[in-house]
Amino acid sequence: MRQATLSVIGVPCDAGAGTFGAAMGPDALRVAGLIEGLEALGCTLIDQGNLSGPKKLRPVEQAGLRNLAEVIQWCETTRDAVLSALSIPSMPVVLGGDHSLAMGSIAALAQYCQQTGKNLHVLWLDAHTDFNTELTTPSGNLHGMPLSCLCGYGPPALTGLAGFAPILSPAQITQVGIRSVDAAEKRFVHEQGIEIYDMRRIDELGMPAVMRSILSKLDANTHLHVSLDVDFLDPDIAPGVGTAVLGGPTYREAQLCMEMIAESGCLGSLDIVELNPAYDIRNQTAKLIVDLVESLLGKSTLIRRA
Ligand code: HAR
Ligand code: MN
Ligand code: MN
Ligand code: MN
Repeated sequence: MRQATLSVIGVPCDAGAGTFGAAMGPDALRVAGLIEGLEALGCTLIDQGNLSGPKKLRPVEQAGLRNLAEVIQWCETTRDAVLSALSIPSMPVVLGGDHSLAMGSIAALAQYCQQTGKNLHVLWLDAHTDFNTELTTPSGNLHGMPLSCLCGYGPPALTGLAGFAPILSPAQITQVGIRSVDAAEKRFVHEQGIEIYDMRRIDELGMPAVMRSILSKLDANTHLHVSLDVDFLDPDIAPGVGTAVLGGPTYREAQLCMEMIAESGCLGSLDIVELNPAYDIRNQTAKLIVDLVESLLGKSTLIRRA
């Protein structure tokens, strides 16, 4: 782990999602023991509490993009909070909230990496590619569009969140766990040339080979940002999401993925998004995420070989 001081930033937004409930994500993670779990690992925790922003009342369409003004506001607030966490310095751990907030956190990281000369790489763990645009979205929900906006395709208030555009190039993105992509979105994401390890590739290659291949491309100057969409996980073990898709990574595959990232030593920041406690069973998904994040930050249950 790069930074033993962590800044936990709650972002209770669900303006980008089609369902209500993701705004309860940060509190559910705290109830599940996230703060205590990380402290037990020896990390110094700065809990910034929850940011404030617009509540989702009823969906308002704006040029085919639902709740655009609210999403912009949440992303700007998130960007500013992540920038100040980085300046402490500390590792930002952003608790969502829906996945649209990643536009804010990644805008901050892109600025930071530009200033410090680091190579930003984004590992997008998700069932979805989140590469829709205003023209391809079947839903209007902005949580299905953060990566296209980060790559420069979207409303200027979002594509310009870092002060330059595009915020990311396709070569800076790797996606793992993909199994639900809309038809027009699929054509566009393929055209962009983003490295995608969809579930079929994971089935065939196995999670260890997939992760080895991804992590072998990072170097000591890489700032790895993990954007963990909880729907990455199989809904059998993680039902607490608004858009569950069958056939995701198992508990062991997810643990291995986290442990291998931890061992790379490149982890620089983290988003945990799309947890929806309204769909959960006795907070089991939040507890699972605490377990996985502990592994991501270096907790190991292995009996080490000498
Ligand atoms: N692709 C669909 C859409 O654009 C569903 C997107 C769901 N997105 C998330 N984030 N839950 O990954 O509406
Ligand atoms: Mn997502
Ligand atoms: Mn998703
Ligand atoms: Mn554990």
